[in-house]
Amino acid sequence: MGKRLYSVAVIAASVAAIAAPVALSLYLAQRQAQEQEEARALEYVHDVVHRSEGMLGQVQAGIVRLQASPKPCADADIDAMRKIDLASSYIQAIGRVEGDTMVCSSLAGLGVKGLPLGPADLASERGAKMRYDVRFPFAGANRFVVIEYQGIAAIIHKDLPLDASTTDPNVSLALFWRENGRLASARGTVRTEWLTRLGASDEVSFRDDGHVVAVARSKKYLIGGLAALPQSSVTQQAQRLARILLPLGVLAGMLLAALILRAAQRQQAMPSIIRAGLRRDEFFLQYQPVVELATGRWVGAEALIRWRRPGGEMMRPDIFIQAAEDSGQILQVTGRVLELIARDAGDLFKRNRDFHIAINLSAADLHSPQTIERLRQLSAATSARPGNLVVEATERGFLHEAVAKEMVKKLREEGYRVAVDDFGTGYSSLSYLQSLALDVLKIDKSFVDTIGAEAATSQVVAHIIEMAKDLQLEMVAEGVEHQAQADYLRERGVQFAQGWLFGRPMALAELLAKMPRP
Ligand code: G
Ligand code: G
Ligand code: MN
Repeated sequence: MGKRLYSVAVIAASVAAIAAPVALSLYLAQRQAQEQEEARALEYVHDVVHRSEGMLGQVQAGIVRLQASPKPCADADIDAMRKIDLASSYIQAIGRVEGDTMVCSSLAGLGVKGLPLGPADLASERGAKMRYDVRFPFAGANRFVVIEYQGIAAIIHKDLPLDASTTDPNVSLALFWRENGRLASARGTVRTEWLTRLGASDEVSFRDDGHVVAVARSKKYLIGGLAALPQSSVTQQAQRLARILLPLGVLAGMLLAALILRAAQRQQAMPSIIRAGLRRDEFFLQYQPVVELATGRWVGAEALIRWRRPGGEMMRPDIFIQAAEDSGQILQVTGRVLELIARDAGDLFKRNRDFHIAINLSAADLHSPQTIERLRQLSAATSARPGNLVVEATERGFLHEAVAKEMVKKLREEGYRVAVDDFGTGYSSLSYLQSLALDVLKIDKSFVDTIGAEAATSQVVAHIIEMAKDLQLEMVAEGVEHQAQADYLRERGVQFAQGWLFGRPMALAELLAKMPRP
């Protein structure tokens, strides 16, 4: 990627890193506010329904009590009516009805007799009669609901169930009869189509036409309640929440952007510090023993590159190898690895004729004609004979099949053995394994880790082993940490292994000193 394009991409990523959390915080504030306001509307509805149930409960109790009176409209009956009236918070008056007239009531002492109620609006199947909107000459502009059952009727102030629910004038409230969907009492904006949204549910909440609406039914009576808040209250609530969430979003975004910029800066700096590292000879090698499982003999070692920065801190190879591959410096790094082996190994192969050293090559190394040339120099410097040097490459290195085939053929003709590294973790087009004629297959640590586990992947290692046998490849299992893994692998026919069970990567001199003697 060009430097210019790279900068543009970094800036774009940073902007996105800030914008995304900010957008997310605004979205969350809006959604949270919507949920909170719907919950608030539901709370009002529950209050309306609860109060209405209380009201109907009082009416029911009063009617039951008057039904027990021996003589309707006698003094004792009127007395009972007054007591009911006094004891109940919702009932304004209770009395007996004949036709559409209240013939006697708890209001008797006030000189009210023969009170006309007008025709009933609804006669329910259960025998209740409803009058929804009754006015009385003595009550001015007040409106009342009259609930009548078996000749006894209670007069209720129409607004009573709604009154105390909330004092917020923006909140619309309603009580309705589920039998016919008519409003018993309402305040503010109420659309009758909102009531039908309840359907068969116990409660619903939704947005409609600039309102947040909640509707719920009573489980005791055939009534329901409704509350509606203006959508603007959601907006206000969202703004309140955004005041908390937005700074957090901005902070998270800036943090993310800072991380991106730092990573980019490091990325940019990498090629120059790799160059400096090569110049100042900061790279060195550690060698991990390769062990023959049947005998415990150390038959070879894998060379693993290490980098100690001037400050003393170690740079992880998976990071700088990747960076060197990206920047095109990997050939130089591999060149240094070969020089370091020449420095470390000296006359190793003269004294240990069958010992081998395995070298990791990247895809670019495999594609470069320089590599063979440099390997020849290493062979000459260490007096290596065929088999003393092994090259390892990952599946990625063999991806370009025609080139890989040519390269593998050349390497083997020159006496180098070739291994496929980290097998099973790459692109795994198995066809290349067959056509390439390799020598060694290194079973990746991730498969060795599953040995003994009940996981389905533990089957995979057995299949890899069988396949390697079919292809007549030698096997090296990587990352062996437990004796049980070593036993399993040996029993299945895996000849070699590496891992902490046998030895960690170490200096070559240390490895040779620690090597078990037969
Ligand atoms: O043991 P270590 O943590 O160094 O291994 C990290 C990774 O770096 C492994 O995948 C290993 O194969 C890789 N690696 C180690 N040394 C070299 C090297 O010299 N060249 C290349 N290309 N990869 C290496
Ligand atoms: O990819 P490659 O196999 O080249 O790299 C081997 C990596 O695994 C190195 O990082 C090496 O240090 C590490 N390693 C080697 N043996 C073990 C082991 O037994 N356990 C663990 N956890 N890591 C190991
Ligand atoms: Mn390797």
